[in-house]
Amino acid sequence: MRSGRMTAAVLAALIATVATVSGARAAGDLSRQDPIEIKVELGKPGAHVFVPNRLRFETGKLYKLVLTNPSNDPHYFTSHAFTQLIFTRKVQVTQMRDGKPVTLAEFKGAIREIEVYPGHSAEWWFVPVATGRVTDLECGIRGADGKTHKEHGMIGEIVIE
Ligand SMILES: [Cu+2]
Repeated sequence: MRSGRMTAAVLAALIATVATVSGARAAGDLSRQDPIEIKVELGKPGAHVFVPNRLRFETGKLYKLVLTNPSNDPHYFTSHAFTQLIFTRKVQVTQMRDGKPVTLAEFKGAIREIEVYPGHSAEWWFVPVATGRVTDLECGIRGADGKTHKEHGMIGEIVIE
């Protein structure tokens, strides 16, 4: 299953390379499009959940996934299968200052999971390169009750078409 996804991603990269070399209908730098913004809340007061818990993306488009934590606990956005289907351009942390968002840091390279602390947010900029449906989106943090947030229902599904 996993190697199948890897193969699809490698194949997509190869096709992109061949298209660039041949010069015919090259799509150019797909990571430099205007991003499509998608918002996901990690937790809400009194509940360990992703809102929404079903996400849908399309290959070849640039997304800015804004992960916001409006709850009182830290939360993870973890899906290893998802990270095998995308190219990450960057992860960005911003903060509002005088009503304007100011970028505090950018992270580049392969990202596997993101933790967002209460009252804060992070932006994951990526281009899906392979299709698939993954159901391993979860938050693995263990609370004071001994259960993980996943066990409380903090799980989700991601579809890339
Ligand atoms: Cu959590």
